Amino acid sequence: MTEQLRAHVAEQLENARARTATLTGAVDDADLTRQHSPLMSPLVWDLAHVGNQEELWLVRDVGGREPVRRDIDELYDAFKHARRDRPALPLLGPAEARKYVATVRDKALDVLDRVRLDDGRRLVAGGFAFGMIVQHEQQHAETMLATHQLRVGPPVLDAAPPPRARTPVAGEVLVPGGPFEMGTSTEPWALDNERPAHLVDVPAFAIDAAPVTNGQYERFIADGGYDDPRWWSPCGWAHRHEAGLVAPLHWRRDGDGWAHTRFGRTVPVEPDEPVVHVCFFEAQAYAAWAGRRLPTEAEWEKAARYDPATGRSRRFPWGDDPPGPDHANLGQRHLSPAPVGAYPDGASPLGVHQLIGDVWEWTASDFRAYPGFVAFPYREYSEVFFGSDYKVLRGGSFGTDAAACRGTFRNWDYPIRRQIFSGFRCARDVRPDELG
Ligand code: AVJ
Ligand code: FE
Repeated sequence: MTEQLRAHVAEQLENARARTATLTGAVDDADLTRQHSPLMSPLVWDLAHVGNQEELWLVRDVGGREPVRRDIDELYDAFKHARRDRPALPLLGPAEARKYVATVRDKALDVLDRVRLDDGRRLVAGGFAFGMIVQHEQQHAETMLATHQLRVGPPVLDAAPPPRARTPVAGEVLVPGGPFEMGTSTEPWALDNERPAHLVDVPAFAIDAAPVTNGQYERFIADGGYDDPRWWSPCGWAHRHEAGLVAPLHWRRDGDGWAHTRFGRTVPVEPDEPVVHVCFFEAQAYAAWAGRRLPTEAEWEKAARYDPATGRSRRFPWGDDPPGPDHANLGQRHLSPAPVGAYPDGASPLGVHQLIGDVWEWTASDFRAYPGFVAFPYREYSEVFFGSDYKVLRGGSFGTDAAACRGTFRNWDYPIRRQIFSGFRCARDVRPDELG
């Protein structure tokens, strides 16, 4: 097992680096060091930050090696400087940053050759650190993709269009009430906030069979949804006015309809694609307008993982196999969500589609610790974010790599954020007699 695992980790590290190289190699040095939005770091900060985390965890901590550049730790500590302040820092330039991450990678691969990753059954702490660093680099690749989406200028990224719809998907799915296992104690690369597995009793509910589409969302706009306080929470209504929200981020009027910019290209808004770049408050308002609500995090995970035939929780909606190209729109293979019905092979046993990939889905839940949570390996990954400031998003987007996505994976952000690839689906309570 150990040698196979070593090869797997090396391949995953290489995949992550190839993605980083594409996202940082597609633009010139001026674009790499520029700030494209106060919400985002300059791309060159993400690049060296990825290397610095790899140095801290793999080279110094697991490998016990001497620091490569102790002098830059402070610059690339995400807690020391807010994103908006990062362009003013004396950051490594593009060439220096590339050299730095390459030096760190050589040393990390040398450490990988020499350390024990598992005890024959389970990962040991050093083995887990490699998976954590793979996921960290892939998470920053998604962040860098969001930066590209905010960048103004001629398009530099290319990808095949997403697959077309292959099956009709409409309406909602009833999920029976009862306990299910939420979270995991066995998924080897699951991060601390996904642990431990625990039973949660979820009453029966109904959930949309697919994410809310642009076409559905346009009806909310056309019906005056942005101007009707009935649909918005008090915080949401205040934010809607303060920020001047009238449509999803990147949308503009185009005749009678809408167009949006995608990675530098202006294209029509496709009615059957999941809506993306909406904040939690917009999702919540749409749901209220539709006479529904957002699912809780437990409901989302039950819809995604619960197998009514066995009572077991699966790793993914389609089963325990890792995501393949027919299961889900992940990994920046396509640079947009796919139309609803494009991934019938990825549906859950109850017939819920596109839970994984396409768009992150806002849930109604605050980001909180599961019972029995233990911070690992550092409090700053999850624990410092627990509380009522952040809402949980689930399922990953077209920008998320499979290495950083599973049925248990939890993402979180402020309810006003919409530069991320965020959409949603709705849910509702059901009466006992509806289940028959
Ligand atoms: C899990 C996406 C909220 O980007 O803030 C990256 C991931 N943590 N570096 C983030 C993360 C440290 C994190 N999210
Ligand atoms: Fe980070």
